[in-house]
Amino acid sequence: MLLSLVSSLFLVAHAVADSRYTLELTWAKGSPDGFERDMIFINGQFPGPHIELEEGDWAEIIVVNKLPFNTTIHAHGIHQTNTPWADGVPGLSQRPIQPNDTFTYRWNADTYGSYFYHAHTRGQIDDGCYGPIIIKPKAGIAKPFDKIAPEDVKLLEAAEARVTPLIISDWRHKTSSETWDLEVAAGLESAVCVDSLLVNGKGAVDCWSREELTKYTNPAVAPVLQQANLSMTDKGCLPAEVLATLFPSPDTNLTALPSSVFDVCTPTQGSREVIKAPCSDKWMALDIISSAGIATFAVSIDEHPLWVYAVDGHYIEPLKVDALTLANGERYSVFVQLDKTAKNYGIRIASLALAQLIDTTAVFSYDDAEQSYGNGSTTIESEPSINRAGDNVTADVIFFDQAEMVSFPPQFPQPAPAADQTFLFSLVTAGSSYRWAMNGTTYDHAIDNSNPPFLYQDPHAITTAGNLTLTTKNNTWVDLVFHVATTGQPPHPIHKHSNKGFIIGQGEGNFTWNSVAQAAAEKPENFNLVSPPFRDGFVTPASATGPTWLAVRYQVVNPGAFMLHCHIQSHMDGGMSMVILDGVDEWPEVPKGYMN
Ligand SMILES: *[C@@H]1O[C@H](CO)[C@@H](O)[C@H](O)[C@H]1NC(C)=O
Ligand SMILES: *[C@@H]1O[C@H](CO)[C@@H](O)[C@H](O)[C@H]1NC(C)=O
Ligand SMILES: *[C@@H]1O[C@H](CO)[C@@H](O)[C@H](O)[C@H]1NC(C)=O
Ligand SMILES: *[C@@H]1O[C@H](CO)[C@@H](O)[C@H](O)[C@H]1NC(C)=O
Ligand SMILES: *[C@@H]1O[C@H](CO)[C@@H](O)[C@H](O)[C@H]1NC(C)=O
Ligand SMILES: *[C@@H]1O[C@H](CO)[C@@H](O)[C@H](O)[C@H]1NC(C)=O
Ligand SMILES: *[C@@H]1O[C@H](CO)[C@@H](O)[C@H](O)[C@H]1NC(C)=O
Ligand SMILES: *[C@@H]1O[C@H](CO)[C@@H](O)[C@H](O)[C@H]1NC(C)=O
Ligand SMILES: *[C@@H]1O[C@H](CO)[C@@H](O)[C@H](O)[C@H]1NC(C)=O
Ligand SMILES: *[C@@H]1O[C@H](CO)[C@@H](O)[C@H](O)[C@H]1NC(C)=O
Ligand SMILES: [Cu+2]
Repeated sequence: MLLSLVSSLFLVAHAVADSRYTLELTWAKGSPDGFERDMIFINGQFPGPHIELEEGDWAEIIVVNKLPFNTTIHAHGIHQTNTPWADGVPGLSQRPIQPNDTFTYRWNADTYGSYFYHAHTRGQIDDGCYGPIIIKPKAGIAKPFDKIAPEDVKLLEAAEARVTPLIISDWRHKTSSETWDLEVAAGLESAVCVDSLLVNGKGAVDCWSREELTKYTNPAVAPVLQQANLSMTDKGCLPAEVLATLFPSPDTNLTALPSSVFDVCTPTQGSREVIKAPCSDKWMALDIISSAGIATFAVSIDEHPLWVYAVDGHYIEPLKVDALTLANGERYSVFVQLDKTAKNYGIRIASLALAQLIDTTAVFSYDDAEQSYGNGSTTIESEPSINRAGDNVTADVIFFDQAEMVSFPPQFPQPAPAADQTFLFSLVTAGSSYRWAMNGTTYDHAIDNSNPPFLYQDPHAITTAGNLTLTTKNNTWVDLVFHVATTGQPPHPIHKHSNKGFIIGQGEGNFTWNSVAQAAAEKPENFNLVSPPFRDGFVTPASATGPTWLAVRYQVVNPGAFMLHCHIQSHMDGGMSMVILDGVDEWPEVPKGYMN
C-alpha cells in the first residue's frame, strides 16, 4: 500500500524538483502601514518569501492553506509550458485549495527574469498574498549590458545576480471581501480609494494638507469637482458623490459607505522601506514589481537615472530614464549606478489614478565611509524628478516610453506578419460601476468552483461559460483587439496567462475594422509589426475623452485553459475576465494524481 502510494506519487510528471518551496498561508493581524487589520501572511512574512530559481529549474511549490477560505496561487508571467495544470486559476486549472488543504505546483522555470506569485481567487491580492520570483539567467545567454557601460559589464552581471525586488502596492484598511461587500451595498466601485501605498510591504497613512490637495488636483477632474462644488476628500479621493455621477448606476446607495472609505484620513506612523546601496558595488539592480490592486504608479529615484534592461522578465535594448509608469502586474528590471554622494535618496512613488492623490517614499541609502548606510537615519535629502502627483518637475525628466522598447536580441522574438484568428473585445462596465466585462458578459465566479475544472473537460464540450470562453488551435497566431468602448474608463492592464504577446497597435476612436490587416492598411502609423513590445501585460489606453483600442498578437504554443483578464483586482472581481481554451486540437492530458 505504502509502496504503491510512493510509486504513484513519483508517476506525477517531474516529481524531481531542483528547487522546492513550501508556502504556508495564514490569516492574522498585521499593520504594514501602522493600521492593524486581518491580512494574509506567507510563512509569517509579508510580502511572501523570495522564490529564487535558475533558468531551466523545475520548481516545486507546496502551498499549505491555513486561511479560513479557499485560495489558489498563480505564478504571474510563468509560461507553464506543458504544465497548464500548475497555473493556479480556480475552476480552470484546478479546484480551489480548501482550508487546511495543500496543493503542489510543479513547473519549469523556462525563461529568466522577474516574476511574482500571487493569490488568484477573487480580490485576495488586496489582502497581501504575493511575493517575488527571480529566475537567474543561464550562463552564456546574450545580455545587453555592454550598451549601458562597456567597461562595467562584469559589475553589471554581478549586480544582476544580486537583484533586489521592489514590490509596490496599494493597501486598504478593509479586507478584500469587506471591500467587495461595500461595493455591492453602495453600488459603487469604492475600491478606487485606498489608504496607503506600500514598498516591500512598508508604508504609512500620510494625509496631505488641503493646500497640497488643491495644488495637485488633476486639471482633468477639476471642472467636475467645481460643478459639484466639491473638492478632493481628505483622503485625496474623488468624492463618492462625484464618482456616482461619473458612473451612474441604479443601485447606488452612498449611505452604505462608512466615512473612512472615501473621506476621513487618519495618519499613522507606519514605517519606511530602506534599500541599502553599497557604493563599493558601483551598480545595483532592482526588480520593480507592481502587485497593486488598483493604482498605476509613477516611480523614480531622486538624482539617479534608471537603466531599464528587462521588461516583464525579458531583456530589452537598455533605455535610460528618470521615471517609469508601473501598471498592475508589470515588472521592470533596472540598474542604478551608485556614483553619488553617500546619503539618503528618495524612492518616489505616486499614484497616477485620477480618482486619488496618494504617494509614498522609500529610502535609497548609500553607505558612508563607516558603512553605516545613511548614518542610520531615514531622512531624505535629495531632489525629486517627479512631484506628489507623479508628474515631471522639470521639462528634461524622461519617462519610460513603451513605444521605444525593443526586445534584445532584436531578431528574436518576432510576430507573424498576419494572424489566423481575430477576437474583438468591447470593454465596458456592466450594470453597475463595480461590475465590468471583457466583452458584454461579466465573469461568473461560479466557474471558480467548476468540478471538474475546465482543463479536465473536453474543451469542445465546455458550454457552461457561455460568452466567456474562446477557443484557439495550437501553433496558430491570434489577434486580440481590445476596444475601450465607453468614455471615462481608466487604463486596463490586461494579463494573458501562459503567453507573452506582441503589442502591435493602438489608437483613439472606435476600432471599426474586421482585422488588424485592414486597420494597418488604413492607419499604418498606429501599428508596429517589426519590433513591437513583447509583454505579458497589455495596458489599454485610457478613454478619457472618447473610445480607444489596443491590438495584441500572440502565438498559441501551449495548449490549456488560460485566463485573460484585467489585473485591477476590483475589475477582475467585478467580472472583467474571460477564458481562452488554447490549442483545443492538442488538448493536454493531465498527469494522474494532479487533480485536487
Ligand atoms: C484546520 O485545522 C485546524 C487544526 O487541526 C482546526 O482547528 C481547524 O478547525 C481546521 N479548519 C477547517 C476550516 O477545517
Ligand atoms: C459650495 O460649498 C461651500 C463649502 O461647502 C459653501 O460654503 C458654498 O455655499 C457652496 N456654494 C454653492 C454655490 O453651493
Ligand atoms: C442604503 O444603505 C443603508 C445603510 O446600509 C441601508 O440602511 C438602506 O436600507 C439602504 N437603502 C437601500 C435603498 O437599499
Ligand atoms: C552620523 O551620526 C552621528 C550621530 O548621530 C553624528 O554625530 C554624525 O555627524 C553623523 N555623520 C554624518 C556624516 O552625518
Ligand atoms: C513635463 O514634461 C513635459 C513634456 O516634456 C513638459 O511639457 C512640461 O513642461 C514638463 N513640466 C514641468 C513642470 O517642467
Ligand atoms: C464580443 O461580443 C460581440 C457581440 O456579442 C461578438 O460578436 C464577439 O464575437 C465577441 N467577442 C469575443 C472575443 O467573444
Ligand atoms: C471552496 O472550494 C470547494 C471545493 O471546490 C467548493 O466546494 C466550495 O464551494 C468553495 N467555497 C467557496 C466559498 O467558494
Ligand atoms: C451572450 O451574449 C448575448 C448578447 O449580449 C446575450 O444575449 C446572451 O444571453 C449571452 N449568453 C450568455 C450565456 O451569457
Ligand atoms: C463610436 O461608436 C459609438 C457607437 O457606435 C458612437 O456612438 C460613437 O460616436 C463613436 N465614436 C467615435 C469617436 O467615432
Ligand atoms: C503546440 O505548438 C507549438 C508551436 O509549434 C509546439 O512547440 C508544441 O509542441 C505544440 N504542442 C502540442 C501539444 O502539440
Ligand atoms: Cu480593468
